Amino acid sequence: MFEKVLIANRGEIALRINRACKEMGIATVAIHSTADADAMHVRLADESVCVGPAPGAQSYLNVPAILAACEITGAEAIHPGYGFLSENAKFAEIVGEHGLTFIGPLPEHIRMMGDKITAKQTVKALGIPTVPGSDGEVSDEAAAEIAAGIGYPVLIKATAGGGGRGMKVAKSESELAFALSQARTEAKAAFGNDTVYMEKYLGKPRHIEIQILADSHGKVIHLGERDCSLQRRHQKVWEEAGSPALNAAQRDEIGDICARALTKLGYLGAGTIEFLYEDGHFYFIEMNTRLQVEHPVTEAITGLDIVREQIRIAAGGALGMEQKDIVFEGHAIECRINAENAFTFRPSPGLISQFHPPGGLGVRFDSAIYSGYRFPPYYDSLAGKLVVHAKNRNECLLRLRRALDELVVGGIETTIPLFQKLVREPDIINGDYSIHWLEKYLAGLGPQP
Ligand code: MV4
Repeated sequence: MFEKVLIANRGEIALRINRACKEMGIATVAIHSTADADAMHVRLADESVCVGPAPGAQSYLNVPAILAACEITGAEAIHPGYGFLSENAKFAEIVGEHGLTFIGPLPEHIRMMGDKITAKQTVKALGIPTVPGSDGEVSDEAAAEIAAGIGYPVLIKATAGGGGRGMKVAKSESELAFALSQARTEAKAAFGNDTVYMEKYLGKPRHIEIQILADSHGKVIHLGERDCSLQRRHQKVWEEAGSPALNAAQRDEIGDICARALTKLGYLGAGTIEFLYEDGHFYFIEMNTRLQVEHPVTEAITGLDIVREQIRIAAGGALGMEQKDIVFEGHAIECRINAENAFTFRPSPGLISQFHPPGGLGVRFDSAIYSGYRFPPYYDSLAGKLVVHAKNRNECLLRLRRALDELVVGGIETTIPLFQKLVREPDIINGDYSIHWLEKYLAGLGPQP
């Protein structure tokens, strides 16, 4: 096992990784920007190294400084967390070339899943169901014939995309040329690549993703699904495990398909296969080759420590459990508490004057904030993740209401008031929502006082 790990991240996920390391007897190195000198992730790690000024591009993405921090401290492995360098294939490669271990998938798999056309063709060949569409890149000349074959409405997507950028719907052939050129322009501006592909547009799907763990001994297991349909502008707001839309047989079926596919691929580490789910069918959209923000809901219902497994796998260890050992118990919900206005989502950095985390049975609050902390304006606005677990979904909702009432974050605006409303909404209580529910709901609320 590693003796020392460098955590190439900040905020709540740096604390999460630090906790797993400490419990495994591994020493930790934090990196931080000049703006984060007082951050909790720096205080909790054994050592810390300043890697640059406040902007992420000059600190948490500063590869030479991060490699130098490993050399100075003697860290043998790097955990990238999520965001920043976590899905940068070149970084994973460079880490290996420096005799260090990247705690994550192989560079070739990160690269493969970063290109959406390659990802889709690869997983399709491995037996994962995909959205009907163009088999690969679409040229302007071939587009109309392909669309006619798929049937309208169709969706144009950027191969370098993700997060919804460069995505355009065409409801009929008359809209196709404009959708194509808009998608290409957006993709070129955002990713420097205007390659696009085409899919059947699904009107009212849910977003359901499968968590996978794969070791270097050929063992691959799935940890069931998370329903992440409640999103705003492609930012997840509320996630649950299991999905209100799935039963145990459906979970086992799609989970086994994913685990078998990644076995054939020779995948390593933690990964998430994202699907749209509509009318009882799963359609692959993307694969994430990183630890995800919402991993704690899976931990809650499986009792597993996903970060610990990532570290064990990276050190060459074998998964300690078989698929049959994975038992799903109860229901879990995560609310992302952001430092933003609850209804306009305008960022609200500043001094946190009061902080009281919720507690009690089945309540977990992953956060790096503290009373007197100045929440910085430079990074994402996630201030904490409230994760609630109970023996069924109804009790989970009751516990979530109770935990939200206990949570106090003063001095800045947060998204807590939004969740106070959501836990009382009939559609939410009934689990009756698609990927469009939240934006429609927010639009229906109108301007807020
Ligand atoms: C789709 C879709 C409908 N049909 N693909 C959005 C980002 C991304 N990674 C995939 N996305 C979508 N792909 C087809 N064929 C609708 C979306 C989508 C979406 C997906 C998941 C969660 C929220 C979403 C919000 C709007 C659109």
